[in-house]
Amino acid sequence: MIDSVSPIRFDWTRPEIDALFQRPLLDLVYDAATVHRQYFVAGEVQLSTLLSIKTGACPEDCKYCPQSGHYHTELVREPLLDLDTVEREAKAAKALGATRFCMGAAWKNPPAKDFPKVLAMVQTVKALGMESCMTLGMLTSEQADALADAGLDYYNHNLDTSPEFYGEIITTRTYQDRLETLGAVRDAGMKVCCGGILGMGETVSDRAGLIWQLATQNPHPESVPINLLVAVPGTPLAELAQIDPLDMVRAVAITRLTMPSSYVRLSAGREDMDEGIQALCFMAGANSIFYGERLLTTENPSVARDRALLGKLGLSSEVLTSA
Ligand code: SAM
Ligand code: DTB
Ligand code: SF4
Repeated sequence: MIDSVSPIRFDWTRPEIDALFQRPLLDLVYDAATVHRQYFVAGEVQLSTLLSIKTGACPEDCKYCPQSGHYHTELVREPLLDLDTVEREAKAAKALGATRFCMGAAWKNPPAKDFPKVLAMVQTVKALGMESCMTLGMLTSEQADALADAGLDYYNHNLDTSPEFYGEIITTRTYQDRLETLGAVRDAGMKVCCGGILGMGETVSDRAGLIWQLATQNPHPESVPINLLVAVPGTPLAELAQIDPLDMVRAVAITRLTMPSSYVRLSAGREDMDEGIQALCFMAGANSIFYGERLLTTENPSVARDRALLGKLGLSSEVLTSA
């Protein structure tokens, strides 16, 4: 039971997180909903639109990813987009009500020759009065500082899963590499967007391990995307059985309970979640979604469908007071 405002804690123990995973689901949802209302306007959902600015041929071997050059998917590779295209897409996203524009590139790390173009993209999005986010792979501290100087608000870099399970999914980049990039982002003064993926064959203990890693960071990531695996033909995880969608609700609730003041984003995989499950996720404290018919390379619900869903649930989209 939660009587007063629940504190923000960074000292979560692993057994405490494991114990949360054993609680009755609706008790978790109730407590997470209570915490959500202590830190946010509960009826508001933040809308982020994604754009893949460089697609495919990635040297990393992330087993979930259609953009890895190691696997044969139907993906069409594309070099870095030009600035005009990025500006046009960002304007369109803004016109549809998105407040954050997130640009993703299939890189191990940003190549020096492309980096000035990336900085210009940040400046262009900022000039539109939107929040900006990028996910470009690993960063040096110099690159993180340059992105911060260009005005980048958020950097997305996911831990994806527990340290124990990680090696089953990715071999070309270590967990420690990821923590170092997150450290560089933090030191540069940007907000951190960091989360993971469910449905990759992980155990409940691995889900607890991921949330424990996130919830013991001080400060917490300001934005925590919880993705459901989008199983893409040609990737090694393509044939995995789908998880129980209620497991998403549980993970969202525990994310909200352990990181009360962070945005919790119901991220990839909403095409495979019915409206009831999404409603439960919002109840359990999810307060952000990817908005627009494409994620990076795969499908997302249409704007019309999401507007209808938000309307049915009586949710409104967050409006920026400043960017
Ligand atoms: N290449 C950069 C990197 O990985 O650091 C940035 C882009 S990468 C596509 C961003 C994140 O998208 C990954 O860390 C992963 O969590 C998520 N992602 C990629 N493919 C996915 C899939 N098929 N299903 C769910 N999430 C996925
Ligand atoms: C995140 O956690 N999920 C987004 C974003 N951060 C970059 C990406 C989801 C990608 C899903 C597969 C695709 O569309 O390629
Ligand atoms: Fe490359 Fe990112 Fe996909 Fe991994 S998740 S293969 S790093 S684009």
